[in-house]
Amino acid sequence: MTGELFPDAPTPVGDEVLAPGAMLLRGYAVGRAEALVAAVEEVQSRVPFVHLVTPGGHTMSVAMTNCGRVGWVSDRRGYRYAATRPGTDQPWPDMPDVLRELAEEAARRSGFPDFDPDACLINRYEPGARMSLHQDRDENDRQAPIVSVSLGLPAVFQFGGFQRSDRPARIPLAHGDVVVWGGPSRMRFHGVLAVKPGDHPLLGNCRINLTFRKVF
Ligand code: MD3
Ligand code: FE
Repeated sequence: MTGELFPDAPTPVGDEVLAPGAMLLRGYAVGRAEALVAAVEEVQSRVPFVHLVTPGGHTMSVAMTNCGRVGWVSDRRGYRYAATRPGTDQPWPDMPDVLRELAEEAARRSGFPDFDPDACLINRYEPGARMSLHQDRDENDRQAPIVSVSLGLPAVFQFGGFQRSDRPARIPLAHGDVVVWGGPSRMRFHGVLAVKPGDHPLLGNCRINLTFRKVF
């Protein structure tokens, strides 16, 4: 967004504008990675990761859990945000402060000073897990950005255009990388290629991605 509103403003060292509204903050979360992983561990101990089923009947290779006011869920009836966990009348765990603060700071740095995420979707990729090209369109607020944080094993991110058929760029994402997807990039198609096996010092044979979303 900075690049759009203030075309002459200097980009902070290390930050990279991928496209208007899409800001890659390489390594931004590295210093907090242990605390972030501990917070994910706490959420996951209360609401375990599950492989959701898509409306088309496929089981996702990525396992998911959520924290915050609502969580993203999928089943044969469709995709939606829900205030209660599937099959229960229980709320999701609160969003831990260390997660919320990171998302707000990254958004502010990228030109979105008022980011107040309702949900944090937590994706776990084991080797071979992938996410095919899609748009994030279940959020009513499309003015707010989505903030994503990568932890653990690296992955190749597909950064597409506005039609599924637009050939995506491939962007390697590593442990601690944060990306803010807002403004005109908010509705781009995107995906993740199959994660390769490895052994990350903090997370072992797995990649975790956090996405912070303003839903309402
Ligand atoms: C670009 N997750 O959960 S995060 C998702 O790594 C999702 O788990 C991926 O796509 C992952 O929906 C990618 C990066 C991301 C998230 C939202 C975007 C990129 C985006 C919205 C618009 C454009
Ligand atoms: Fe997405």
